[in-house]
Amino acid sequence: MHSPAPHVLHYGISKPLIDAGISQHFTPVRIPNDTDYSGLAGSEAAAIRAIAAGGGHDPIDARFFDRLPHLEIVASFGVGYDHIDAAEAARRGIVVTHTPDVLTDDVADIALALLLSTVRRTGEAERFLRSGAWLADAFPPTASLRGRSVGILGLGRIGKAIARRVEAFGLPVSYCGRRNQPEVDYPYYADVLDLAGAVDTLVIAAPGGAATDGLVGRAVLEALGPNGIVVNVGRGSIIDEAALAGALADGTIAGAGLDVFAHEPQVPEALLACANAVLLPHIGSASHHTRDAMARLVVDNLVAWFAGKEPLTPVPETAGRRTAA
Ligand code: 8YV
Repeated sequence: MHSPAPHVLHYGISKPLIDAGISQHFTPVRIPNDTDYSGLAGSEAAAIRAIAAGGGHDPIDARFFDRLPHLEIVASFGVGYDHIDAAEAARRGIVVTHTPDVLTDDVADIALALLLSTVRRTGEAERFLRSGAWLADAFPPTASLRGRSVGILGLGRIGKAIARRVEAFGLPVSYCGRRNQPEVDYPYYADVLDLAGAVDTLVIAAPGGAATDGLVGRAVLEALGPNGIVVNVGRGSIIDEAALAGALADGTIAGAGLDVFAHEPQVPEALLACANAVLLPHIGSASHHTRDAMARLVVDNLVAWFAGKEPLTPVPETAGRRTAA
């Protein structure tokens, strides 16, 4: 007699490829989309050995872990995991995995799309054409990428992919992050305020969480100056959104291109009111190619774990954890 396939809770936004992978390899447990984990109890909760977190940013923390006494691994869809208490998971011997690398290029592409559309106003220009306004007049000239200097906040995998693209556009790159990376040629600034004072274009590709919360506020925006452009593909929490909306409205900076917001899918009215803001509904990784690769990596992490192997892409806090019994 062999034991049943491990019970895996598919939590958060359902992904067909994750559903299919879990059904193929494991015993799936699903809680309805409109409920949270508080309904999980008793033998069902006790059977769960893994969570496949299919996206969304609802917290996965100590209160959740308390309900699942036999939880071994949380496999999360997405590279950012600020909604998961990885330190608490590590304390309890629970592994957390995420989906780095597979989404790097698509997210970097969207950063450049935002940069171009903010500076050259391509969205507005397209709306101008569709409205018929071109028949009466030409669309007015815009600002340019030429002569710009780009600072990247967060020079991880995605930040580096953005830097390579910015270099290909012929613009100088500098950066700010948790640490100086001597192997990288770009100038390093330990403080984002100093970086903002040295550049006119700030591209944010840093992770969310306490260390970056509200890092880009009024002072940083003033340091960027009236030609300043801010692009954010990291986390909305990094920007003080009220300060940004104020700076866009009063000309403290020239424009912003945002793919992420502090309280998604809510976007502050004050930002919606800014014609000089290009606003996208968090689509950085949202191509079929990349989303499928992310979903496969969620399942592959679980398969590796329950085969007694190392998880493929653990987060640093839980790297080196034991493998499944
Ligand atoms: C995902 C992301 O859309 O990877 C990330 O950190 O923000 C996006 O790629 C998101 O995590 C899915 O909820």
